[in-house]
Amino acid sequence: MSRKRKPKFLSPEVLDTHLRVGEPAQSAGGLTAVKVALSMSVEQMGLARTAKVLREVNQKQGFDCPGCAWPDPEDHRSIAEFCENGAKAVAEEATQKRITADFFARHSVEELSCQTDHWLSQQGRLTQPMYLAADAAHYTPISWHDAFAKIGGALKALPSPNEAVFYTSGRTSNEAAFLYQLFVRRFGTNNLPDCSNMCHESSGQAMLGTIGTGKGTVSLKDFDSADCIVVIGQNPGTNHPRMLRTLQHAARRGCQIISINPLAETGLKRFQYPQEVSGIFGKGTPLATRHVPVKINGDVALLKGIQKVILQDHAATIAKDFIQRNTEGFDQYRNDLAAEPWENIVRGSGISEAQIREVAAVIASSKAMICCWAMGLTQHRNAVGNIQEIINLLLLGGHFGRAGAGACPVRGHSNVQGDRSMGIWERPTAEFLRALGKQFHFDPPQKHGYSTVEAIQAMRVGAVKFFFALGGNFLSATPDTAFTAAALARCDWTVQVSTKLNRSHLITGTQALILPCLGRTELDMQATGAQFVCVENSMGVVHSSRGNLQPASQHLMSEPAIIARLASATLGVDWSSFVGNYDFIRDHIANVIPGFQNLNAKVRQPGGFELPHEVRDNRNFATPTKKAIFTVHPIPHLEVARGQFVMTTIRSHDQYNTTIYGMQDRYRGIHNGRRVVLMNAQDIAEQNLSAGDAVDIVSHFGGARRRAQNFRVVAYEIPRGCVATYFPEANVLVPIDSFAEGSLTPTSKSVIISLERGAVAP
Ligand SMILES: Nc1nc2c(c(=O)[nH]1)N[C@H]1C(S)=C(S)[C@@H](COP(=O)(O)OP(=O)(O)OC[C@H]3O[C@@H](n4cnc5c(=O)[nH]c(N)nc54)[C@H](O)[C@@H]3O)O[C@H]1N2
Ligand SMILES: Nc1nc2c(c(=O)[nH]1)N[C@H]1C(S)=C(S)[C@@H](COP(=O)(O)OP(=O)(O)OC[C@H]3O[C@@H](n4cnc5c(=O)[nH]c(N)nc54)[C@H](O)[C@@H]3O)O[C@H]1N2
Ligand SMILES: [Mo]
Repeated sequence: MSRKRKPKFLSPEVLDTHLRVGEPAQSAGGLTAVKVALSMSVEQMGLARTAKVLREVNQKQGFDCPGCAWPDPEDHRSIAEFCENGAKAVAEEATQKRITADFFARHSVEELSCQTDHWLSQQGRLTQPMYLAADAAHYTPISWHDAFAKIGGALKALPSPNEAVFYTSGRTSNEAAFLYQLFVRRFGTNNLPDCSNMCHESSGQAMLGTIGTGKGTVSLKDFDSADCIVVIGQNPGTNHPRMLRTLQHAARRGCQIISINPLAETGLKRFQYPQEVSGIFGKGTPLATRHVPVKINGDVALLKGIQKVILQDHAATIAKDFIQRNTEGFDQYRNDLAAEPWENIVRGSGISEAQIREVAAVIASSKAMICCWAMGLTQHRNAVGNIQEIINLLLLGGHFGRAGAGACPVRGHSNVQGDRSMGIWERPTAEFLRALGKQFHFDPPQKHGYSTVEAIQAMRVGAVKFFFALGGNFLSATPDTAFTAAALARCDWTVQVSTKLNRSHLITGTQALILPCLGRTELDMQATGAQFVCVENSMGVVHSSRGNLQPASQHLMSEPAIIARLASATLGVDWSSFVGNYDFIRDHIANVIPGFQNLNAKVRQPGGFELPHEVRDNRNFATPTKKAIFTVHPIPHLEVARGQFVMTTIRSHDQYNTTIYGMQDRYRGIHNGRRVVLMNAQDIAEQNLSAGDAVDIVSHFGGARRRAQNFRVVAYEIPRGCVATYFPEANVLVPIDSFAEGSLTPTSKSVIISLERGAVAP
């Protein structure tokens, strides 16, 4: 008997009773990192599989690590080119645990929804297509044939193609991404939101508008000759651990490394490279030469202060010829900085004038500076402004098109940059659409589609009825979880192509499908033999990725195969030749996407190839005037009433976005719990609270209040007035209508909150 289901959209909001808080670690890496990586790998994969898999990560003939987008070294790859968190990401996918049809027979959707995200993540790989009928309590098995027939039928029945939305998460290969956007555009819409909308969209928009490219302007080899590296709003020790090795090389050469972050992240303090004797027995290499504990969203104020000092006191160091020849907007920019009162800079950044002067002196003396940043800058209302201030700073010193210098937005998902290159974008350029239409003889839709936030709003009002996701965990990754849950529930259909179970399988439209696919690590056997795919890393290197493990189940399909069947069921086209041999997809990519000419030959070179980059290689700025543009940004002012705080949402050391590996945030010293709010000890006292107390968090936006229950207060070194919580537990607090100007990225790093003493005693 089926009955109407009422699944819960959140992990249970219960207090962590075993929470243990110790001192933050003083160095990252070392033997502990190896031990943790190996123990989780062996637990998930067993010994033999662990040995096989870890030998192949990031090797030229192996598969691309699904962990992050940090590039692999060109000449000196070690035999173990992975890190603790890369190993966890691999183990998560190559686990030997399986979810079969009887799992869904045993557990109703509602029951599953009462489990934590950690529990859901740990149930193993999805093994066969599953269908959730209208009002059914359980998923039941369905054949691939019937699944595609249902999808094709539903899509064809929509009154307009714009009533469907096609999301992508950044793990999708170039081949799958290209085929997917082709299918979606032939179907007739540009509704292609992706995880980038919540990630580096602000970086892309900021750079496009000022230097005429959305991609970073450095190569990995530039880190060998930089004399100053700024790491701002990024926690590489956890999220890009292989970057620590790059920073270690730089530090040993005497390169200045400046960390700008409200938290003194362990990964930027010291690093012990586990493959060196000193990495095991020593104290490790100090990394950041300076730490600047900026307030949350104090970056515009701080960067303006630094530039004001350089213009006033170090004018001889600015790149006068470059500025004259290659830029515009300088006078207005200089006048604005001259007029900016120090009082606003110090109040806005939380950093003293003296400290700002010291940092400015280091930056002014740099001949080759790289600025790296990630989510600490991109998820604020003024995120585009944050990044344009970094561009201003780099322009001031002429740090473009010069060895050892440039802008480095450090990407998240391992192929998020490649997916954009392939056309996963709701706002495609006219040139791109022209090339695509010419190659495939059709008229692509010109009207721009929905970004992630717009898609949720459209679902919520019933303007979108069909939701399809190529990977990811839309419900938990997006802001305002309750709102998004209601939006998804209004859809007729929600379809997820996935490797692992997550909450987006449980909060569904009237009918839902789970389509299980092959992962990176697995052998992809098609009609003409084993296939490989290609990906693009954070620095524009495109290379192959070839899995070697037996697939988790004989029923899995590859992502390109799923898309081809989708196209066949919906458009009646026959794309079987693309699936039989991915070279045919790559031939089309080569004809449509600039820089990818001759892809099939180039991607077969060991290590792949580097895409051309006009700013990096030739100092050409593709703006309307061919000049880079200085921009002016007011210091942002957040309305924070008495008793309120600015909250940032961050990743622990034991998660991959919404996939929770475990409960240990080792570097920060927080164990056995995730429902925590990190606060300054003085703020705790002022609120009449004590460390360990239970609180509810209430966010405030436009008169609306949102609540998350049962967090515990943790005393932490964080600037006054600022607090931090983990993503995705806190997403319920992020308002759907609060997003960055110019990029629509949710403001997950500046949420105004207050605390209320929890109903439950600790
Ligand atoms: N192991 C692991 N690796 C990952 C991921 C993962 O979840 N786990 N996720 C991947 C993805 S998709 C991405 S996008 C990246 C994310 O990589 P990061 O951007 O490093 O991830 P976050 O934890 O969001 O960290 C943001 C950092 O910014 C700081 N910060 C917060 N607010 C501010 C601010 O207002 N100003 C400044 N200056 N700093 C601030 C935080 O203290 C934190 O150190 O990592 C990728 N790699
Ligand atoms: N509050 C807050 N919210 C945030 C952020 C934040 O910092 N704070 N960060 C944002 C950022 S930077 C990002 S990128 C998004 C992440 O958003 P998403 O990319 O949507 O989320 P993930 O958690 O990475 O997706 C995990 C799921 O992907 C599926 N998966 C894994 N590998 C594969 C594969 O090879 N193929 C397929 N088809 N599926 C696969 C698995 O089923 C897994 O459950 O979250 C955003 N949300
Ligand atoms: Mo991301």
